[in-house]
Amino acid sequence: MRLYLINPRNPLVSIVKVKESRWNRYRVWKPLSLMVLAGMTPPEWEIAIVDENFGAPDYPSMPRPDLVGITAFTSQANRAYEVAAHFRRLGVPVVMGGIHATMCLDEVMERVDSVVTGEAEGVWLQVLEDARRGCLRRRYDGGLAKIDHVPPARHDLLARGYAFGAIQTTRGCPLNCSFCSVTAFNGAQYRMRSIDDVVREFRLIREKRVLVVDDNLVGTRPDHITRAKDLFRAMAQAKLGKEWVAQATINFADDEELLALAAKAGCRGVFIGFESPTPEGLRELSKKFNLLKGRDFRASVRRIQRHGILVVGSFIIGLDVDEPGIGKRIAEAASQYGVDNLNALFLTPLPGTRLWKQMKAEDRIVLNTFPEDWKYYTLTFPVGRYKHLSLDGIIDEMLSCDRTFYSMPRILRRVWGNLWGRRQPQISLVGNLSYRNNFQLSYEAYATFKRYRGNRHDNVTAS
Ligand code: B12
Ligand code: SF4
Repeated sequence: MRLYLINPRNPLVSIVKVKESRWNRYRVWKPLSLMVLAGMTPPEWEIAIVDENFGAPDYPSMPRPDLVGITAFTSQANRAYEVAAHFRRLGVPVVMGGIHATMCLDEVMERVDSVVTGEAEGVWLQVLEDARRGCLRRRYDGGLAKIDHVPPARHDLLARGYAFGAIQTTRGCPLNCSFCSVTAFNGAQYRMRSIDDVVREFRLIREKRVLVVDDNLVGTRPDHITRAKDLFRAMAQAKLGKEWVAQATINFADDEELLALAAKAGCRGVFIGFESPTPEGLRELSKKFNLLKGRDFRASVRRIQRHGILVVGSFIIGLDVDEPGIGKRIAEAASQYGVDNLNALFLTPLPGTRLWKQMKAEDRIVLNTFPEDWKYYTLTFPVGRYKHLSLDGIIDEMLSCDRTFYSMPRILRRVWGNLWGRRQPQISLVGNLSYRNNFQLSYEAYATFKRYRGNRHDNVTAS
């Protein structure tokens, strides 16, 4: 039995375009979901993972599979449907799962043979067995899986050439920020894999550099922090020799021992959501952790950096409290906090989030012809109507934010700081130039987007 597991092309970037920009290599990440599914698949299945971001596959020349499994974030949904249609025309059954299939079940049901909602660990064997017997059900719901003991992901199946390997050590986040799908999809309970399993799986990863995909690396409660420390100790003891980056909330900075252990275990960078430079903005997004009284962001960032760990700060533009000037304000705040890189994104109503419900109720989702419009749900385009910012206005804010933060003098100042503090100046330089290059490419993308959105008869003035 032959199984293809497919990660559809992502409209943001693909390694196929590496010739256009060599920085793209650092923007293509392994589709861990498919590697996890492969890890649970019995040996009688011959598996190929096809990552369309890594190279354009020639499906007609490939042997006919018995089953196709497709994953998709919302922004990949259109391409996922094209791929599904191709295989269904050949009579091959197609099953789709992942965040988009879960949040947009009806839309996906119309376009594939079977849908897996939620996490797949509890249902995947049943799906394969039903596919083998030719009696796939229309829907399987995996809900929230028990992940304390799961088989390791198949790290051997993808081609060489990715800059980073990938692994997951926990799932779920109790914080439930309004714009984020994680709590809706993976639940509020913080679930942790066994430390032995994680260490064993790390050893299977070929790449020296690894992305730990956890949404919240160290969790929120004291017992989560204790477990994170135990994990880092075990990783250091195992001498894995990996360098890894992860996502964390700002409380990561609050425990010196935790930071020291993380660095010893190979942590070289964290991606932290600051989201808004104002308390009103944080309240609007329900970003509770960042609101704790007395939090000094600059001191927190410095504490992390002192352990040789780079900090990428993420911010959102387009909140109801955001007024003209917000782009520059974010760039100044990020510089003041001292982050090594800034990743600013447009407020985007992702299906299944509280923000989606709110903006839909207020009729503020402008790109709402689905599935076509999903391709713009990459957080890099303003798909909604924003309270104090017109379409041109919000794009100008984004450009002003990036122009300010990624001006050459500021980049050089930051990299000099990294050099001085012996904090991976090379990675910092590559990261900064990569962001600078990508924001310069975005002028053309915005022009195309404005034409597209204009054709939607959008009233481009602020409401
Ligand atoms: C790692 C990650 C990335 C990485 C790598 C992506 C990749 N190649 O896989 C990077 C940094 C590149 C990235 C980019 C983006 N991301 Co991201 N990312 C994640 C993150 C943190 C983890 C994903 C992961 O690997 N999980 C581990 C695996 C094992 O879990 P899983 O994917 O859920 O898979 C399980 C089930 O869903 C199911 N399943 C999944 N696929 C399939 C397929 C079949 C056939 C079956 C049966 C089951 C199944 O089975 C798996 C095992 O249970 C998630 C948050 C999250 N917790 O999911 C956000 C998340 C997926 N990202 C999100 C977003 C918005 C983006 C960006 C648009 C944002 C941006 N501009 O940076 C881009 C878009 C990229 C694109 N492809 O278009 C949103 C997506 C929401 C949505 N509705 O689409 C999420 C949910 C975070 C959030 N804040 O809401 N991301
Ligand atoms: S943004 Fe981060 S902290 Fe907030 S719910 Fe999502 S994963 Fe949790």
